[in-house]
Amino acid sequence: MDVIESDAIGRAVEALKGARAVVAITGAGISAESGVPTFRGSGGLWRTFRAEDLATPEAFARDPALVWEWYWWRRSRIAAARPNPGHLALARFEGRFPAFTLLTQNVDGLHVEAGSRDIIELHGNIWRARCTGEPRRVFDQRREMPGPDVPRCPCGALLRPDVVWFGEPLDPAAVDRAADAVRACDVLLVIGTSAVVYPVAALPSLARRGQAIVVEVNVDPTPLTAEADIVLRGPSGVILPEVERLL
Ligand code: BV8
Repeated sequence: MDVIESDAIGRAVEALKGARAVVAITGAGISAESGVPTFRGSGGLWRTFRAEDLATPEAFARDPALVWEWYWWRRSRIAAARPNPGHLALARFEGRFPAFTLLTQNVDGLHVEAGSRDIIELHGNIWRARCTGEPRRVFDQRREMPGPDVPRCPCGALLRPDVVWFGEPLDPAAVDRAADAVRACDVLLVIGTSAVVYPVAALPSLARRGQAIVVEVNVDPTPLTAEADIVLRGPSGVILPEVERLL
């Protein structure tokens, strides 16, 4: 049965209708329908590159040019992408509930482009670069083009993508804000994530301890599926606008 006709979407809408505080956690899947490759799915980024070879401080220390080459390639893919109906529906959700917070693992900036404002980019943003020296000056590189050399800060130190790599801590203040929002929410939407990267993958269990209803929106099962109260199996670009229509 198509998920749109299933009673699952009806139960999700009922839960949202009564919600005062809603939180959405998104992963690469919500940008898939915008043409941005995911990480672990078929055709995913990690299938062609090993995460450990590129998204770690050690990889950058070993070969900053290779890491920058990968990020510039990803930027070119993202520059061609536009927000899809899933991003746009979540941006409109901000006006539909007394409290709505968007937590994204994505670094592509498409939620902000879609109009989301109450958003926490937990893994950073691919369009920013930061100085590897001190102070950690941050630069917006949206209008930059790749040069022949690894970019440098005016201070002379190398610049790096302003994203969180494996083995690096997330911004503690952002994690605290995210955890507070999840603890206090009535409904947690977990959208387009394989739910395997921590500490974000630990947030749904925090929501359930706080009595929230957890709704998973994904084309495939994940380790979260068994824990979710409601599972909406299908593309977020179709499901989220349908949920919004029924609200
Ligand atoms: C930290 C870089 C501590 C930015 C990324 C062993 C056990 C548990 C944890 C660990 C462990 N060993 C190491 C760890 C910690 C590690 C971790 O969790 N590893 C995992 C892989 C085991 N975590 C960390 O290292 C984090 N830091 O723990 O620090 C610390 C504390 C103090 C001091 C020092 C250290 C840092 C994690 C962030 C890593 N950075 N990316 C970039 O270049 O992008 S991770 C990368 O994965 C992205 O950020 C991405 O957002 C994230 C999660 O992936 P997803 O978004 O879920 O994407 P994925 O492709 O996996 O899945 C897509 C999903 O969408 C699929 O389910 C698919 O079915 C679905 N889908 C597809 N199309 C659609 C769809 N759904 C709906 N609609 C569609 N159309």
